[in-house]
Amino acid sequence: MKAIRTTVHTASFVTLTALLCLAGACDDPIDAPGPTEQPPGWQDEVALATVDDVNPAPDIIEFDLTASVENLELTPGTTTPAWTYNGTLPGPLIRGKVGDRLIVHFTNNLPEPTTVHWHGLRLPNAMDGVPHITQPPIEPGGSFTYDFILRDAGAYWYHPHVNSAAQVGYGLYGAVIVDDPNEPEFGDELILVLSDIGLTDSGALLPPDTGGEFGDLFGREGNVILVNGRVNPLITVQPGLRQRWRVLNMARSRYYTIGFDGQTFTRIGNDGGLADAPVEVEMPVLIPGERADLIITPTGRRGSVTQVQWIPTERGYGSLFNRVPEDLFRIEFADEAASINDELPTVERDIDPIDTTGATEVDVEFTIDDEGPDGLEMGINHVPYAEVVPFEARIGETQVWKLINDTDFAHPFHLHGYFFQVIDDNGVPVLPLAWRDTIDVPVGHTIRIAIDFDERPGTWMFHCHILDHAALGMMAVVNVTE
Ligand SMILES: [Cu+2]
Repeated sequence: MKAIRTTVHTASFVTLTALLCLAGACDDPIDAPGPTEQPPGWQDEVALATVDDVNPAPDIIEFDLTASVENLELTPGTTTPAWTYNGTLPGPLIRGKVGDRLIVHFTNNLPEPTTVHWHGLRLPNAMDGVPHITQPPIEPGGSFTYDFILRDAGAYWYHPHVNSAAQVGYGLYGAVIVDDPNEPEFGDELILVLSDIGLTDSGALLPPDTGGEFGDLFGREGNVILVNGRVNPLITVQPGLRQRWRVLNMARSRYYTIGFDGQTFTRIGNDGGLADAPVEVEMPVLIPGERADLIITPTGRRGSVTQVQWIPTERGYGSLFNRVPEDLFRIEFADEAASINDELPTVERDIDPIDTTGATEVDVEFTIDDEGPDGLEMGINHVPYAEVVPFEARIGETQVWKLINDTDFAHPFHLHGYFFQVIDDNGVPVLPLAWRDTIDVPVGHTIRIAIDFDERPGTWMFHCHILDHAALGMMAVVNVTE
């Protein structure tokens, strides 16, 4: 991958009113701009646990990570035996800067084998956490050390790759944020881990095969939506003061469309950091595994509370039937006059389009067949994962993959270990240019992506990130060789 240059122009401006006030000519304090900081404790309800870095070196983050079942109160008055990293749901936030080394001493205290996959991170194949491919499953009581460099700024996440639909569904996931020290301050940061969990009224975990074949086909959405592990939490904001939301979808199957009445977002980035241009969007969509980097200036009546909503997303046959918006989280506006922001720093990330001249074209079709001894069989090109025939790529080769979906359900495609660029969607060019590792392939769509297979050989997985589809075989691998 070529070096990425980021150019930033920051300009401040002060309104005429404020200037007059500064000059002492302001006699109406009601019109004075509000505070320039968020209220104290504004995001305490969604605070994420962090890791305990035991390494004194400034560019090494070293810590213990333990998966175990812990009793948590996820819905009021109930106890859920959640599957957790370091006892919390979501697991602790891991945060570093580009170039830092991550050393994770992982221990499995779960009742079954697991691994840790680092979603979106360009790491060596041996660190990718895929059982039987990059490492043996880590048995109960076993341990494994993950050790790699954080190469690219962006928002990533970690989760198991063994029995993933169940283990992720039970709560095993956490965020990894990699900072670019040269990036400007876009606004007050809020990290939002979106997920869901299937619970009974008393808080017990629903079985991972709830809903039978329908659950398999639609992908199982938990009946309780969580934001940073909390049900409909409250965030208190200073009206009119700009924020940067780093949103990560860690649900096993649920798509999230974010509805924030009357507000508009500026989407500045996706999976692998900033896009090459910002986009205005009213209701951002995040498919399973995807991340969004959003700028928003919440405006509302001082002292009022607004509900941010999950909006049903069209993702194929029957996916909108009987669905209504659900609560995501609440925003309370502080009882203060609206703030005045500095101008938003210009987002100008130069991303060179991958040169696809002479690139190998590869068909990757999502398939659902009702053949086979077990009834429903999902696969890639009609081949279920149990019978996988590896795709092939050479180091330094550029390939164009045609992601084809003629099934009745949308499929979120995810490639391990490499970013890709989206070329077109049913022949229509897709902009802005961005580094992606997860992309929705809606019903009836063919999406072409360009992949540069860089210097990291190995067997890399790609699959549908509706984890119930992956479990039924909608996964494959690509052998990247010298
Ligand atoms: Cu799928």
